[in-house]
Amino acid sequence: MSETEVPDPALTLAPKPLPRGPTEGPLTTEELQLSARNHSMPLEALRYDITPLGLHYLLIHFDIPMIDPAHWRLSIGGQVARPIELTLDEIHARPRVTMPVTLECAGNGRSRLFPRPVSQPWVTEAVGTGLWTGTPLSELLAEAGIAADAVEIVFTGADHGIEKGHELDYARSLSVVEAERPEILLAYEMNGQPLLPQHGFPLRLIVPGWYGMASVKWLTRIEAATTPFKGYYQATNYHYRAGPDDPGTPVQRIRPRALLVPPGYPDFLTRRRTLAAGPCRIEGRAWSGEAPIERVVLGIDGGWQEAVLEPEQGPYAWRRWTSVWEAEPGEHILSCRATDASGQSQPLEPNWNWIGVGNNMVQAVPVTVR
Ligand SMILES: Nc1nc2c(c(=O)[nH]1)N[C@H]1C(S)=C(S)[C@@H](COP(=O)(O)O)O[C@H]1N2
Ligand SMILES: [Mo]
Repeated sequence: MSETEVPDPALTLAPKPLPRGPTEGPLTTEELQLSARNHSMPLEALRYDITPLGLHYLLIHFDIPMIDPAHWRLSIGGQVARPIELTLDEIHARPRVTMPVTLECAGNGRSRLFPRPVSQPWVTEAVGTGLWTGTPLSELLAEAGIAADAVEIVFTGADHGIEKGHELDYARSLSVVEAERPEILLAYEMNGQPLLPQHGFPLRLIVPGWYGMASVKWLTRIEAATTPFKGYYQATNYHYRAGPDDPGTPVQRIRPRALLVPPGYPDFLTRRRTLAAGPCRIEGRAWSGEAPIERVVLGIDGGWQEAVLEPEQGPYAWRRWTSVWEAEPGEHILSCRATDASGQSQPLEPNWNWIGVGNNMVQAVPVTVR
């Protein structure tokens, strides 16, 4: 630049080149933009059995499609004996099932990894439990008659965009065996109301027990296929990979996790907690998509005490737990750790991988007791 040239303020605000792969650097403009679009669930909302509308986390890769329900159709085709096309009214008239299901984003915990994969920078609260109403997918698949040589069912949403140079509609598949599981819903209501636009209006898939990416929103097409689906969000993204050249293994079911409601009251900027000394009832929720929750322990400065589990709300929803902590004046770190019936416990160290998925390391909440 010569001395007479005036710098363009727009240019000084322009984002710097993005790091290629995980970074040790400060948060980027792009991560800030994503975290403003896709919010997590405030931890105090762990108090509710069913997360109130608006407090459930959101993950939207592209734009929220605006869909006119009068013109929208769901098609079921590909390798089937009888292709089906349904209006929203026809779907509402089918058998109706309501169940609580905890959804969690596979990227939850990503920003607690070091170096940090650059994507949606979740901390620990990309989770929520909806009361979902819809019609079972398995009955519709049976009516369509899946071909004997079909291996997968592909679900496509109405949203479209580009990720890492791949231009695509958001789409995911399930093996025919998984897709025929009776708990999988084509959901049109959340907490007794029509789906909000951001949660997939007018119809979405709910795959209980799986990380959120499987529950395709704004569903338009269901297709049976005789070869494994190679779409970006199936074959490339959502894999546990050690590095850029490792094909890795697919991300599927939710790993166990417990979270606690931070006690006391927060400092606005740092969120650091303050509370009074004495007995303090700590409460939280625990869930796993692999097997039922069997045990939760409350961590206090590295020691552990048994928490009391309340009755289950259902096989696919989080479970409330409580534990009384005798809070003594000073600085403390609270945490909690879930174990499920398959014997899996949360790790104390980060579960590092190339794209930062499935990091279920234990939560750490610093508190000051007065
Ligand atoms: N069509 C479509 N479906 C989608 C997504 C998307 O971007 N487009 N995001 C997925 C991911 S990664 C998650 S975690 C969940 C989030 O669902 P929610 O926003 O209703 O909480 O939706 C899944 N379904
Ligand atoms: Mo996600």
